[in-house]
Amino acid sequence: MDDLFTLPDGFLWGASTSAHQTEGGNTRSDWWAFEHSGLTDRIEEPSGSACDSYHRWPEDMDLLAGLGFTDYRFSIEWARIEPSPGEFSAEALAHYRRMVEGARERGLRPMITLHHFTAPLWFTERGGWAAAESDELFARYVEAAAPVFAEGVDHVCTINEPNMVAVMATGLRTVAAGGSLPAVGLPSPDEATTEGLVRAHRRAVDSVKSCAPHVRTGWSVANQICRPEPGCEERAATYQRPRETVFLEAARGDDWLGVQAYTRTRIDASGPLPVPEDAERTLSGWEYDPQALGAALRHTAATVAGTPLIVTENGIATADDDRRIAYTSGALAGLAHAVADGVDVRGYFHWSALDNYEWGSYRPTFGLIAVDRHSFVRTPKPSAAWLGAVGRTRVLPTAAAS
Ligand code: IFM
Repeated sequence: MDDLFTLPDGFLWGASTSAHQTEGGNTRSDWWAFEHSGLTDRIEEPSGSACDSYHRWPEDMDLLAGLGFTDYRFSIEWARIEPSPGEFSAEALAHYRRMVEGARERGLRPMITLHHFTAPLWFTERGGWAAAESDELFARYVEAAAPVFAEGVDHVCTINEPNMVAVMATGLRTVAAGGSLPAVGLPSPDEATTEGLVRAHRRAVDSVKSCAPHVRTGWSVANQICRPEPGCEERAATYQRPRETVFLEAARGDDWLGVQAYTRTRIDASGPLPVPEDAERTLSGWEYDPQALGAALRHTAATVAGTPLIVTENGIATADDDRRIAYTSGALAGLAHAVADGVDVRGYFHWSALDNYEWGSYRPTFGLIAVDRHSFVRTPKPSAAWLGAVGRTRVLPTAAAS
């Protein structure tokens, strides 16, 4: 392949955030209640004011557009839009509509995620996704949120990482019962939650299409990138099926499928293996693996042939911004090679635009832009300028930076 890889016209080039991780004060959500429940010591600190992006979103968008990004993926918060069952907040809907318009005014195309891990507390108290009515309740919220995405939005992601939502359902039940989580690998996803999520996705796609037929809908799966030891392929497939494959297969027929890749999962006959002692670890404790993205794209394309892919998350938690550039250039080289080999990739969103709340802690810093925890002052890192410039030149690296 040539040394240079030019992004095709229309390729999405952006960064991602989620509401709970950046807005602050998401007090009507299940996660807010969980953060204050004392159920687990995995919550080092509550989300609090997060990045105060509920108020500072214009600044976030100014920075992203100024850096050279053309797209911004953010989520709207169900718990703010429907804080009590069937009661919809005109203020929250107007707020998110202003964000869509604000993005467009700055030359950013918004991709809207309807659910990114958090739900209204009342929904979870009614049994969450495992409840028989969950798809109905989600569809009602999606239809109420239609004014947010009916104009100026081309892409809607129904549910972020539904596979992690199903895994977390088991995890939460386990810690609530005083049990412990597996030391390595992910718990088994809760089956009723998986079924509810798949039903809810299908209902949400129909709801979005009926309100806004032009919108291209999909969902985003957390790719596990299983790397079996020789002879352990069957074991890897058994591990992967409920934790990833069923969610990829549920995307067949969608307009696009979101790929979210960070690291690999090593597997032998006993199951997932710990990160080797001598491997480099990121601040999230994951193995440093820029090749994860290319592998995830190829695996997803092989599993759901014919569905266009969008990288909706990829990045690294590190305090060393040179390492972020090295990781990301390696990941983008993997993307370029996958596209050259015929994988249909339509966009790349880096995780994350901002250093934000990483589900229990502010320590793992994934951001292209640093956020001061007290003043909320934003400071773009060199990686932000570097990745924005890739968007401006439209030329991807085809080899990792050292
Ligand atoms: O921060 C999360 C995000 O909310 C979902 N995908 C993985 C990211 C890093 O852990």
